[in-house]
Amino acid sequence: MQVSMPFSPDQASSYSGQVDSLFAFLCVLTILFGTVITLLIIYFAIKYRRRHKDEIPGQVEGSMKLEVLWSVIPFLIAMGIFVWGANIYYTMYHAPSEALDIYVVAKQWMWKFQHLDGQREINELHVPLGRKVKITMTTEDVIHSFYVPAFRIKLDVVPGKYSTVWFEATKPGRYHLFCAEYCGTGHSRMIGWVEVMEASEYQAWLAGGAAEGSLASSGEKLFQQFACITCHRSDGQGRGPVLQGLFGKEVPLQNGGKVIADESYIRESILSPRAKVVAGFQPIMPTFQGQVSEEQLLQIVAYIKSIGAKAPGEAGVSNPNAPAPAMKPPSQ
Ligand code: HEC
Ligand SMILES: [Cu+2]
Repeated sequence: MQVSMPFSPDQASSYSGQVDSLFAFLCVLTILFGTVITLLIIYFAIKYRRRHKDEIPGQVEGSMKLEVLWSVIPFLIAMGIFVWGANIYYTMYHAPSEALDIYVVAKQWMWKFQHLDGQREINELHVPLGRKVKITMTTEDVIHSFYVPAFRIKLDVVPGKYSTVWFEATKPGRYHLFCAEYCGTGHSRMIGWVEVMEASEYQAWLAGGAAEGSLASSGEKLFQQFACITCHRSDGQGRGPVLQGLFGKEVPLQNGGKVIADESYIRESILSPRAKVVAGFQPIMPTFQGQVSEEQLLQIVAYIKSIGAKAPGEAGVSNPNAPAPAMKPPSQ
């Protein structure tokens, strides 16, 4: 069911209709109950008013039927709203695996975007029409909130962690991007645009930029620059684990636990290596806290992700400019 609410922004993402339907339902429900209750109050106030001074009202003993009715009906309505809302929430915050990755770093007071192909933009985000896009965000300073009303997306960006959300734009155009969390004096200037382009235009736009090479190749350079490569050798002879094929795998830990190697785990491994020590290794990895910026971290994550698809042992460093399979642009 797709409902369009009056006065609401454009519906430009695949789930904006669903969000609006739920919102419309909540509005109708509240108006309905609000009206019925108000009318009943007025009606009863008149009907049961005190007619003369020494009038004594009859006793009301209560009714089981009524009690059950006004408990069960609201319960069912509330559970219905919960299931409906949870369903939409679950869709929004579980990105499909085939989604195109875009990385975002927020700071006072701007939005910085990095595309897999290496394009970077500020306060302006270009996305292809009809393609699922996954946004991985973090912030350099305080909490911000990524808000695109036309997509019905609003997600807090919290320091020290990655927040992800996805969308599929369904209508070409330019849409407002806001910061929806008060973040200091320049908060009101922390705005921008999301530009939804036809797939072919988007390809042309991608081809126009990126002199620096892909995000993963920048990450690979950092991997050498920070000497990660001395411990993490792809031939398994280093002092640290082989990182080829790591992404998305389950990692056994020293303390007997297990963890899935996702973006957050890789980030944590670099900033607080002792937090989760890989089974069979010594905790000798130094922390890179303070040496590597959030943007660089995302590049390293993109690099480790790009070598994730290959089997362990296979070198992923032959040609830094050849895009690995995981970061191929859409084939239209
Ligand atoms: C002095 C050697 C050394 C250096 C330099 C080093 N690491 Fe490590 N790294 C290790 C060791 C040993 C482990 C396994 C123990 C642990 O988890 O702390 C590890 C673990 C990791 C893990 C988790 C691997 C897994 O299999 O779960 C990641 C990711 C990682 N390092 C990334 C990096 C990055 C990126 C750099 C450079 C910025 C780097 N490391 C620099 C030694 C090193
Ligand atoms: Cu902000």
